[in-house]
Amino acid sequence: MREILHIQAGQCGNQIGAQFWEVVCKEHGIDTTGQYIGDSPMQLERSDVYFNEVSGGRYVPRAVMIDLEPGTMDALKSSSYGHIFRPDNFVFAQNGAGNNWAKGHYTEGAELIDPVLDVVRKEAENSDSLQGFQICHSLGGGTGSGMGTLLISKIKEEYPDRMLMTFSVFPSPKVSDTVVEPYNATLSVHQLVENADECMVLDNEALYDICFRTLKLSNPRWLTMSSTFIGNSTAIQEMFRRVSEQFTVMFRRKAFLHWYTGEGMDEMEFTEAESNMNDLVSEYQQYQEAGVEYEEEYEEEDA
Ligand SMILES: Nc1nc2c(ncn2[C@@H]2O[C@H](COP(=O)(O)OP(=O)(O)OP(=O)(O)O)[C@@H](O)[C@H]2O)c(=O)[nH]1
Ligand SMILES: [Mg+2]
Repeated sequence: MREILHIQAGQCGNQIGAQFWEVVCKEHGIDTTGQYIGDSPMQLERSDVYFNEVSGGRYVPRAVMIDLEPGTMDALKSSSYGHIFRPDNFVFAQNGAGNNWAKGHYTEGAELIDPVLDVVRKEAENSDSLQGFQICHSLGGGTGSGMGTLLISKIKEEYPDRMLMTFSVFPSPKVSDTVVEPYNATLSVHQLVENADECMVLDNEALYDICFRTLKLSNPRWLTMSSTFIGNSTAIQEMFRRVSEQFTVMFRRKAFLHWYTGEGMDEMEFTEAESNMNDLVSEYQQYQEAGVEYEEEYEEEDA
């Protein structure tokens, strides 16, 4: 068996995660109570990658749900597939991180990290041959972003030989008007580059444009945006560049920095995150240029 342990953190992570589980359950023929009601034995093949089979033939998602406020969890629990999850795997606090990465990573989130790791450890120990972890979160807020990346670093430390993959939603001012999102996203990228093996990037600006231009939805809702996906190429540097420019405009004036230093963060961490993001952009730029050169050479040889 090659189990995957799924973690969803913060509002966005939990909303995307809820969609994910609904689709996975339907693919495997599992109903809202965890019973198999499908019509083909193939549906149960490899069901152990994402589900634990418990007594009574029930299938329970190998999922851990986290938030620093109870609202998103309550919504998930009362949704149609809400009862399928293991109740002990909901770990939450009361106050939220208020779009502050420092609160998620260093203060509020750090206080909740041990109970989260206990649940993660329990699921990992319950597995036969865990292949790795997948984490759903946004990078623009405080919880999924700050606490999500704290959790990623702790998991990397405790399970260095397991794969760690993230589904990370990048912020766009077209979708959200919280000004500090570029700070939160840049501080997160700094962490992801260090600790994640693979990141599936979901860009809210691209999702919004797809919904608006292609699907002609004038006011895209989360649900439609969460079910829209994009591919990966060196064009991704445009997105990193966009976030990095938004970061620099604010950081140059030290705007809103006191929100972060007030939680004990050092300005140095911002400077490092900024240069790390710029390195990432240059790296993709290099690959892009290398690709063009190769094609030109190829054409010359051909001629
Ligand atoms: N695609 C998509 N983006 C979302 C969704 N929910 C929130 N976002 C984006 O996520 C960012 C805000 O992060 P949240 O996930 O709400 O924040 P959080 O992790 O709960 O952290 P705090 O509320 O600050 O404690 C913004 O960029 C939003 O546009 C969603 O369901 N789908
Ligand atoms: Mg929230």
